Amino acid sequence: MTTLLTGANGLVGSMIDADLRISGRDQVDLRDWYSTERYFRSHSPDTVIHTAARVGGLGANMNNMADFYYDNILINSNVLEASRKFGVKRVVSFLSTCIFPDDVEYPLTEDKLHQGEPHFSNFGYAYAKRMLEVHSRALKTQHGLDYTCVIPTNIYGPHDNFNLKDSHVLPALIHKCYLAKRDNTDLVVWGSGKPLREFIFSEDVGKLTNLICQYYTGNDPLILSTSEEISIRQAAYTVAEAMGFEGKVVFDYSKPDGQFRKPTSNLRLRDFVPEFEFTPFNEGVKKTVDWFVSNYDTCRK
Ligand code: GFB
Repeated sequence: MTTLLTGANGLVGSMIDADLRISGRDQVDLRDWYSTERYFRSHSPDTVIHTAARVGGLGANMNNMADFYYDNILINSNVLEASRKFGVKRVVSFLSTCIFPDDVEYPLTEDKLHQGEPHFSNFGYAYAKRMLEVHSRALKTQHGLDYTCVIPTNIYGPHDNFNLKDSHVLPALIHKCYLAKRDNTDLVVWGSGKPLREFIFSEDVGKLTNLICQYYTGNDPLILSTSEEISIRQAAYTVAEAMGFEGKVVFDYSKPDGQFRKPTSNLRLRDFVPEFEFTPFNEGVKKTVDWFVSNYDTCRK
């Protein structure tokens, strides 16, 4: 079985084994149909794990709404259409819990994915990602193809994007904490620190993805989450402890909080892998902080 992984050098991709790896647009521009078709024709994978996307944190999404929609709708449509055209048997596509409706009854479950508008802060990205589920379901209806989607919560870990402007909260806090410790300044956290997030360690996502590719026969999407909510404040102090930072942690109320919470149910995942043990949050943060400090000169920041 030949497995193709898109987004191979990304946060999740770097944790997943695959025979074929597309690591970026300089190798194959998945926004371009002819480049995508040419690659699939010459490599004909049996399975595709699709993690490639244009991604970013709260700031990046709010400032690039149309670009995030356009790039991701092209990438997603091309990968699924090329998979169909060249007889790929199994596709596992990555969504994200931030694409769920903002005004919905909690906890989030897979069947609520389309029950309302996503949060205003990232609706471009959210709708483009939701179309992966729609397209997969349409391919099942018309061609009987068993293509499925996984919906991880906020993923963190080594190889992330640590850029201060457009990264997600944990890598941003790790980078800011590193600088605060080095320069003996405060660690500034955006917003009130009150919002809640469910964080899942990238190594765990990699392990779950490999299990899903091998054993999950369903067509229904699977939420990948610990179902453990952590406040941004708690996350900031966990990062400070892992970094050995003893300075002040301050909260910048002029910055947005984004969605307040997006709690999920992981019952469907638990049914599939009841014995799976998630990496404890403080352990995952420590591993990520240590990786960042060791790779400061070469990592994405
Ligand atoms: O990971 P994040 O940027 O995006 O988290 P979302 C945003 C939360 O972290 C907000 C707080 O409550 C921010 O106020 N925060 C505190 C910070 N300090 C910082 C900081 O320095 N940088 C950032 N970025 N946040 C994303 C979606 O939503 O979820 C993406 O926008 C993606 O599309 C991701 O799907 C998983 O968790 O709010």
